[in-house]
Amino acid sequence: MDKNQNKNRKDEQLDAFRTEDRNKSMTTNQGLKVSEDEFSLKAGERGPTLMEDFHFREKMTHFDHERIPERIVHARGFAAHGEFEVYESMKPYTKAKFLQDPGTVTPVFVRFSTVAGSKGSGELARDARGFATKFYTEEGNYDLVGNNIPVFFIQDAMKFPDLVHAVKPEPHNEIPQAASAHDTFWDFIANNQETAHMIMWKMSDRAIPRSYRMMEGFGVHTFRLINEEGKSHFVKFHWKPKLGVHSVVWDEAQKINGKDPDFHRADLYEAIEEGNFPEYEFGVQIINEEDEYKFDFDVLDPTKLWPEEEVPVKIIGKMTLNRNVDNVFAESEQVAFHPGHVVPGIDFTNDPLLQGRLFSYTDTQLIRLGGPNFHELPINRPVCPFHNNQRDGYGRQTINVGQVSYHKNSLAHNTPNTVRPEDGGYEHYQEKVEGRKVRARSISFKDHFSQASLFWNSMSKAEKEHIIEAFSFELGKLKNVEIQQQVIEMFGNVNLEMVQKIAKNIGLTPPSEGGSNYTKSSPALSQENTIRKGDTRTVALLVDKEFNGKELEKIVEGLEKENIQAKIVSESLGTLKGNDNVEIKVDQSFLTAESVLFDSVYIASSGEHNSTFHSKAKEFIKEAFSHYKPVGALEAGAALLTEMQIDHTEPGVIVNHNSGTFIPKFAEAIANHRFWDRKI
Ligand code: HDE
Repeated sequence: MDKNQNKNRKDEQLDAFRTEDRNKSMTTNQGLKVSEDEFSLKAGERGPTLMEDFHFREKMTHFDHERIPERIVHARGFAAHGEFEVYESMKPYTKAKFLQDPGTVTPVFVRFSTVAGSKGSGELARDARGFATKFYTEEGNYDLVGNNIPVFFIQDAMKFPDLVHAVKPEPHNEIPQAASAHDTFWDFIANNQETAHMIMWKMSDRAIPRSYRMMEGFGVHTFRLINEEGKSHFVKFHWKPKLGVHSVVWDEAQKINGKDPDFHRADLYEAIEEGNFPEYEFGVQIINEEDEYKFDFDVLDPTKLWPEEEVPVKIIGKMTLNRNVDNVFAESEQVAFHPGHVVPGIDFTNDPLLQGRLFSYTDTQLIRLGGPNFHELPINRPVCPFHNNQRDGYGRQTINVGQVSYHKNSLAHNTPNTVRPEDGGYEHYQEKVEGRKVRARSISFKDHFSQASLFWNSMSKAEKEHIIEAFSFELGKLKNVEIQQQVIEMFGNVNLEMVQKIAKNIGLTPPSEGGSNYTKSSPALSQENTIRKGDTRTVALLVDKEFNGKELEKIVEGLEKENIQAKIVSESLGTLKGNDNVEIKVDQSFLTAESVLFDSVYIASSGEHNSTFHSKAKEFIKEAFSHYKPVGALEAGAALLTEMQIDHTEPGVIVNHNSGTFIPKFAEAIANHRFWDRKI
């Protein structure tokens, strides 16, 4: 795909920093042409290397310094460039320039991530996902540093280091990597019960997304929008994927981590390379200042969401990711997000979690990126000019010309000058604040369980089963029975039936009393009610020597028309010849293709005459079937399903004798994603 097709202002700025080394002569960093790059300079062919070998020293020193500290959280991430376009003017609510006029396009850079694991960890960990967006607006960078879960574990930033210490691998043996199924994490949970709501999300399918392209994003905190008149509204931000919200199942997630730990980044990278640009609509929930106290939760509490049925999400724009990075280190690793990067018209609230984040993000960039000039790195530069009296520091790139680097001054006519709010200068919202200095939590933050129950009440039957399984898995990994018991008691406050089942699974005596009286539910929280599209989904076509070539060609063509990606999988690579002499190229063999890496499977051959294919195909189909995936076959493949005792009338099993009518049915099944009503 031609990368230049999607150039925007940010890309043009990045051009100044891009370097192409291909077809160039090799030089040292000082520009000296290099005549030999394989052998160090020695005193004699078999002699010692000489100190004077500046080329060797430069090459090795640079290499020795190639790594920077990984992010303490969100280390494992992947990013892409794109654009954000406004559908509907937000003028009544905010003066932010990039949200004023429908059609305004703003370049963006988005980094997705897991939270707990190290930089090289598997991407299918049960975890929240980071969803951080940098808008390069004309008024400066605006960062919306969100997650794919709308609430957080804790209510006060003071506890963040404790939370992260608890979830990271345990310090005495550094086990387990990228997993919360261990004693310290659950010990923290049981002793910090504000975590209840977020844990419900983390035990749900939301924590194992099928793709970064199929998950929502949330700003989590309540922010403020400020309009021209200086009026403030409370706001929560949402990203809604056009492909809907979809997940894998836990068994699959664990297997993908082994088979392809890069599954999510590869999915995003390839979708963009193929022109299947991921799209997310941007939504806002708005609450009038006067209504601050009208809800059964505190709008400043980051462990609470605003049910969409009570406060509708207004869709106001769309983001399209249309360009992969050129260099992961330079862009995705060096990008520095900060919830405090705001533009006029967007402001903070007193959410104590947000307040603490406003400190942490600059601090972390200082250690990670080695000094105060990280804003000069190409990926972090705003597209508008920036001027102030900050000077020097490690790695300074700007050459500030002139004598003056202080304010106020006469020598430069008191420039750079400050700008009045009416002319675009940032002014903090003049919220009236009064109080005693206390280390305390507001009483209005005390209800830790109602919305955890709201989430549970809103789940479908299958989603509830998955939550019970996830709890049982996580708690089942604990060594300490007392922690297990404490967690069971804690979540008894969410739903009694749920903990009774979990307790049974992990061999504890189920509690007989407790439970919740909270009966509200919010259908928007269930993935059952999401958008269903077959677009860009994958299907493995299992083919052996005996197959109907024309029919297979028709299937591939039909699926491709639906933008479903078909891959031919067989016993070995090469070309296969059908019964009708049609030749077909094999994309992957059973050695590299796994059912967990596909959304669905189609069986083109009965495999009767080839025992290797027969057993491998059966394994493949069995696994896909047990993960509730669509299984399709025409006549030959149907025989194999019958042999495997897979009932052709099971949900999502599409068996047909006519390729014409088969395609739409199979495509619909693929769009449906999974069939939970199957007898497994
Ligand atoms: Fe972060 N978080 N966080 N966080 N966070 C970081 O900043 C922190 C929180 C989020 O792709 C760090 O640059 C504190 C909530 C994302 O580069 C660090 C608290 C939400 C990313 C940090 C929180 C997030 C980070 C580590 C509690 C969702 C990755 C590296 C008060 C709204 C950004 C870095 C990227 C990264 C601190 C809680 C989202 C240490 C103190 C809530 C998506 O500064």
